[in-house]
Amino acid sequence: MDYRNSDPLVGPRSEDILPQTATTAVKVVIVGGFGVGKTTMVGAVSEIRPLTTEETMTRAGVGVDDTRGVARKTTTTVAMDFGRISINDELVLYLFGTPGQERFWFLWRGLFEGALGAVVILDTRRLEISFDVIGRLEERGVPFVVAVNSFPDAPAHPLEELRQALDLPPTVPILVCDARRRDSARDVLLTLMRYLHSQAATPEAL
Ligand SMILES: Nc1nc2c(ncn2[C@@H]2O[C@H](COP(=O)(O)OP(=O)(O)O)[C@@H](O)[C@H]2O)c(=O)[nH]1
Ligand SMILES: [Mg+2]
Repeated sequence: MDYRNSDPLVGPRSEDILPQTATTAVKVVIVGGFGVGKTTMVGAVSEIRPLTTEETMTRAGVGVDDTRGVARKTTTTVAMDFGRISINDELVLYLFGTPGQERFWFLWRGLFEGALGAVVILDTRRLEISFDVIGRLEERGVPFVVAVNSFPDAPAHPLEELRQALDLPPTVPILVCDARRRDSARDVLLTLMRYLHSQAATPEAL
């Protein structure tokens, strides 16, 4: 965990305090392959300082040939992001960013519990890294929107071509975003909320 920028423990900052009018909390998961912009999006849109966990798991090799006296070591980095955004006085979204690579799928089970929807972030230079993520969301029946993150050197495919390439149903929203910009990231989340609403899967507050 990154404590480098932590404030001294002097109590919550005013922006950390949830407004008393908040009545509905919705859990949203932000997914996508490595480097697509998950941490960036949560950081851009969160009204609390986003929490990013970086954990290194080490495991001594098992069954290593003793005669060589070599121990194998596997190092993996697990990164998760957490943030919060108030959409209006009543509705608060809790954002959980999680890696999409297959080796992190063990995280998904717990993380998706209670999640109403997901944002899939795409990097059009590496579309294939998102195929599995989308497939898994569909399997789990989690409604999602697709946000195409606009990296400067990324090919700009028409959105309908991307929809076809990803085999997305016509109802799934797909939009371009800039994960670094708060208003753009917020638009993505609003699109997800509207989509959830249209699917009649949302709380009454919407
Ligand atoms: N130009 C540009 N760079 C971005 C954008 N989103 C993310 N990045 C950069 O891409 C890199 C990976 O982003 P990150 O959020 O860490 O990806 P994650 O692995 O999905 O969490 C970082 O260096 C970001 O600064 C974007 O919209 N435009
Ligand atoms: Mg990240």
